[in-house]
Amino acid sequence: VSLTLYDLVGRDDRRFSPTCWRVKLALAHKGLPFTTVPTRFLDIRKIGDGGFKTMPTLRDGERWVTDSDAIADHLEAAYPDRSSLFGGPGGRTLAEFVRQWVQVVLHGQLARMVLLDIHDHLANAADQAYFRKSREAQLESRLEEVVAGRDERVGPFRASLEPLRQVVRSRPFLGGDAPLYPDCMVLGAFQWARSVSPFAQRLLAADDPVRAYLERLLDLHDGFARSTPAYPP
Ligand SMILES: N[C@@H](CCC(=O)N[C@@H](CS)C(=O)NCC(=O)O)C(=O)O
Repeated sequence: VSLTLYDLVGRDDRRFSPTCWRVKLALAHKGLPFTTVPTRFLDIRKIGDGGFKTMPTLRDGERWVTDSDAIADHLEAAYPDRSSLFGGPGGRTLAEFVRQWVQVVLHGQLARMVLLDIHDHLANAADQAYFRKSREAQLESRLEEVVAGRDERVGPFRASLEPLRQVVRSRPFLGGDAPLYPDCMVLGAFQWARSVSPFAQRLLAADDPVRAYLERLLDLHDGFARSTPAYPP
């Protein structure tokens, strides 16, 4: 097995991409050894034949797979003897529901709290300029305006986590006693904030069961996700 993951990187080796995190967690879940190639935004086009547009991208031997969920499907198909990421076809469909929920509810709200912190932690001025231009065009707003008033959005953010909270207050993981790919997606979203934003500390109340759940995920695989540069340092 020779697995290489191209992983977005900021300064001080900060690995902030939520979609890269879900794949790293999926690889760890399967117990597959892998190396990462820290990649800046402006270096994405230099990977492989130059046709890749987003991270994560995985090289598995001679095969290239891009897109986090395509990578998860590839890993499940190519390494069926390892721990399952989905727990069967029904689980694969439920994972799609969780993917949509993570995208809309978690990424949608977290972006409006941490986007400027991501910018500030990028590797160099060129990456920052690219990030600002592309995101401001997408959002039709200055990064500073995107995150303005973020304090007022913490309450609604916490409230929106109630479905997740109800599930993980009485069982360790979305997968039950052991995690599955949906847990990787949720932690990936929070790693986005944790890797670049001092505001990450403010996202959840100290006694929130979601916080305890995230701590359990950070503990997995000998503290694999916890060991990355983060806030608090
Ligand atoms: N659907 C893709 C989305 C990945 C994605 O959007 N990655 C972002 C960073 S988290 C990226 O690489 N963007 C490149 C760019 O903006 O130039 C996946 O899940 O892999």
